[in-house]
Amino acid sequence: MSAVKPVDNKPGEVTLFAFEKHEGIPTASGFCQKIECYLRFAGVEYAQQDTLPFKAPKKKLPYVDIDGIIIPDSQFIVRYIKEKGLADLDKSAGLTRLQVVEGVAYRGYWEEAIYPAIVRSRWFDKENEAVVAREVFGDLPFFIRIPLHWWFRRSLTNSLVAQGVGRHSDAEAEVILRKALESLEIRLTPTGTTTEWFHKTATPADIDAVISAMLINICGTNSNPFCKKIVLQSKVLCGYTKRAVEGFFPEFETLLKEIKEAEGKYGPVLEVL
Ligand SMILES: N[C@@H](CCC(=O)N[C@@H](CS)C(=O)NCC(=O)O)C(=O)O
Repeated sequence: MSAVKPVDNKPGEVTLFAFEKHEGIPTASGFCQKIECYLRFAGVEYAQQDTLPFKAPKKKLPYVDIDGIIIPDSQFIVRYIKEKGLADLDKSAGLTRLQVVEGVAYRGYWEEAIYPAIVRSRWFDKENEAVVAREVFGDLPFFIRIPLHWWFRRSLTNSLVAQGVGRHSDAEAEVILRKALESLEIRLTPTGTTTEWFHKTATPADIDAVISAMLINICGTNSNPFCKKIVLQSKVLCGYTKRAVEGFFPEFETLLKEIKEAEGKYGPVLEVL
């Protein structure tokens, strides 16, 4: 499938190839975060190896190595994890066929329409771009930082224009983002007072790995203040994010602190069990 060499894994071991993470802070990549959410929600152990997209088989991250097989693209990674019998969140959560296909549709909307709009808000706004560049490349020596920043900017700008969202105005992109977050808030509003997973199941399903990753990704950076403010002001969205972080990523201390600060400012989030 690819020219990337497998690592020396033991049977069943998963190596996740992803962007470098800074201690206690989520990755800057929503798709790398999605795979971490999937693996942690499912209780599958993994090791991370830092890399960059141009070394990846499809020139995008993440990709994984499972038993010497290299799988790029988060959709196919999840599929392979299921095929290998390592985990199946939808199955464990006991989803009906209708719930499974609703999850598929929601995943497509968030991954193909909304995530690009989030990335656009980071890279098409001068102030936000300075923040994201500092967060992602800040530790690197300037002779690596400058060309890497240039390469990322060019690659992302070209792909966002090709995708379509790069052709909208800032105001139009904000309409798209606000609508997505408001709709998600309605979809995640529980019947009671307790935060619930997307399908109101006892355990998270596939779509929860996607939605948790997107919300963690939005809140884990200061480079998309428009979206982050909407999430932190929403008891439902903030409660859902808190549940995923407290339960599965307790090392994201700064994010948890920001959620608690938001609770102090905007009122407590929904009860997290
Ligand atoms: N469809 C892919 C998308 C992965 C993706 O867009 N990865 C981004 C990081 S979040 C990337 O590597 N971008 C580098 C580039 O576009 O040059 C998946 O589901 O894994």
